[in-house]
Amino acid sequence: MKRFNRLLFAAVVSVGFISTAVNPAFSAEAIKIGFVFSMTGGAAAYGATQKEGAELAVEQINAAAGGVKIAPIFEDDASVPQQGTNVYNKLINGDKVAVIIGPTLSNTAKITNPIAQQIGVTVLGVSNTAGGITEIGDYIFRNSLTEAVVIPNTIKVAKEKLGLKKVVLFYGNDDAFTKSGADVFRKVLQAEGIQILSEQTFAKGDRDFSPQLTQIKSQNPDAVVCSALVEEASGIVNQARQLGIPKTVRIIGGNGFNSPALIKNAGDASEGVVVGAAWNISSTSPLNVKFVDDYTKKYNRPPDQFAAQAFAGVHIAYQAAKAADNRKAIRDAMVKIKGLDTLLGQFSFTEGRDADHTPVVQEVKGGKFVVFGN
Ligand code: 1QQ
Repeated sequence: MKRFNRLLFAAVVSVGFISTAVNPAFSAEAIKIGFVFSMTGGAAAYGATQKEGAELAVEQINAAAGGVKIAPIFEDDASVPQQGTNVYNKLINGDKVAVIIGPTLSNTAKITNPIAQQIGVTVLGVSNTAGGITEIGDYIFRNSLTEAVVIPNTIKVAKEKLGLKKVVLFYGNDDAFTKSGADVFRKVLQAEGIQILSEQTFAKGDRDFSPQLTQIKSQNPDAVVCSALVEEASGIVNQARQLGIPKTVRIIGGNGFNSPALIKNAGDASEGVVVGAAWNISSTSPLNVKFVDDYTKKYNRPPDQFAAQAFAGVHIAYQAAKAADNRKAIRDAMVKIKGLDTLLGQFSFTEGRDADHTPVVQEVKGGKFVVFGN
């Protein structure tokens, strides 16, 4: 081949490549879904089960005959916003995914989601519960119940069952989720007429909570209301009991407490912890029963709420993406999802693209999260 012809050939090939690869996310064979979960760092306990739940859903969808398949791309956001930004850019601009599921933490979502919003890529959060996430824009959705929905029910049930009159509010003051949860707890406690004796704070990565817990003990609260991610929550629960705050003084947590890692890390000290949730394993809906069964067979242990929400999230994103041939069409299809049968119930997004279903209150009993009330 003469040099000119060779160049021409190369040019034709690359033009051909560009034209057939304008939107590889929408090839007929597979929908590229990018997953951004915290596989390392402080939130790895959540990320690990999210990945398992998502993988199970993808495996089952891809095994079904005839349908469009999913090509999953998993990325680790390392529990920090900067790494979340790196992998968002890779998935959007490099892999050209159709949809992103994740990131794990609201604290990361606040930074990453504007990147997707600006380009017009649909994001489905499956564990973000802080305020101000879906407000980032009209491409941002979530199937995870917010703290604003879950906490009022948690405090109402706890007040009824435990006769709460005075509590201490203990929270992380450097994380979008822990701060948002504390804001909701404060508002709801005030609305319920429960006195807040004091507010105590900690920072991400703290290991010693004895100064705050010693003060809390001296105030003799009916309960300790706590907005924390699981690493710090485990330390707080453990040290509270070590310092002699009796188990009758319940520790009441938000979504950060929903991981079995809390029970594993804090052991017997976690008995009696009360936590509001979006999901409990005992739900008898047929899809949930099947999910719990399939998951337990595959991973040799029962699923948690994070696995359940990730599993449901894959089905929701797939429903929206399977017939779409461009990014905007996925967003438009997400909005139209109504009454989709999922393990979270008949799923529809609210006007504000949030989840809306009945929350549950759990307590740790015999090393498991069991229903406390709702
Ligand atoms: C958030 C959360 C965390 C507790 C779990 C991932 O809800 O960051 O929004």
